[in-house]
Amino acid sequence: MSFEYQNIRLENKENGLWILTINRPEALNALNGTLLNEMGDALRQLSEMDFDHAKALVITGSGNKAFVAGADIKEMTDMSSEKAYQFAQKGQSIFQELNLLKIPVVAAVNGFALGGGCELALGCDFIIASDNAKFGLPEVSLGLIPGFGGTVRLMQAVGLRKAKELIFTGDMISADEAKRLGLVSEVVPQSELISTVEKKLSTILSKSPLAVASSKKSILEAYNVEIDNALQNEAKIFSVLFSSEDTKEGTRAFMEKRKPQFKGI
Ligand code: DAK
Repeated sequence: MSFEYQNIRLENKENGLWILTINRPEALNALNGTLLNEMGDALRQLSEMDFDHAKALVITGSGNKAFVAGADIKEMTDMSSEKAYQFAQKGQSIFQELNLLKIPVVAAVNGFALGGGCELALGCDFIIASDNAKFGLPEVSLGLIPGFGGTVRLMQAVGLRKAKELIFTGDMISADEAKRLGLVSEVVPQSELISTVEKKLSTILSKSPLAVASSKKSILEAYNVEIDNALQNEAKIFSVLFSSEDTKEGTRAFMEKRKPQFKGI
């Protein structure tokens, strides 16, 4: 069984194992508004299924170069504060749908996981990466901040100081470094990525689905008490930036393939 969309594929591999593939390889699988709507719909479909029909979800990117290279910068260029806020809400509703899934969700990161892509991976229960994967939150290079929970979730994954260093520099790190920092569970050759994820999931699926779902619920509830306010705050700060010259300059410079000239206004 599969669901057809324009920018993603949602397929049932076997026995309730679903694979959601972000499928815009020509733009390194960047997340645009339509894609986010499609993802929201796909996640809703899964959340309505019982354990017999949906046991686990894997999220990956199409092609061998990128998981997701971030939110679509083209779409963000010249976005108004109001549109940015709507975009933030759309993005956050996806993460809400992800959070609502009772089943385990694994990110199979097969290349660049930058900006919104890194945040998407961080929104999954855990991450398995191919050895060519690269992680980073380069938003400050564009005059932006991470807006899909990155300022909160990266800090929780790697600790306050490392998260600040990575977010302030926008530096990318390798899969091995991400594993050393505890962001990634396992690093494998790209050709073995999906089979490794399936193997890990087969261990999880041999346990009680109810117990796994309940432990997930308990972990999320403890974690969400603090995260809800932090996420709302992040979306507010993000959308205010869209009335700045720096955000316009940063996103335009990327599209024009030149170095941005930031003025701090
Ligand atoms: N958006 C749109 N197009 C992108 C893209 C992106 N994020 N990343 C790559 N592409 C496109 C390129 O423009 C290029 O298109 P053509 O020129 O061929 O038409 C094509 O994909 C191939 O990319 P490159 O030619 O650049 O490939 P390279 O191998 O040379 O470089 C790269 C790969 C990943 C290093 C480079 O493409 C790159 O730096 N990409 C941008 C990475 C980035 O800055 N990502 C962060 C985006 S900002 C929020 C929620 C989320 C966010 C913000 C707010 N709220 C809820 C409030 C998130 C923001 C972001 O993610």
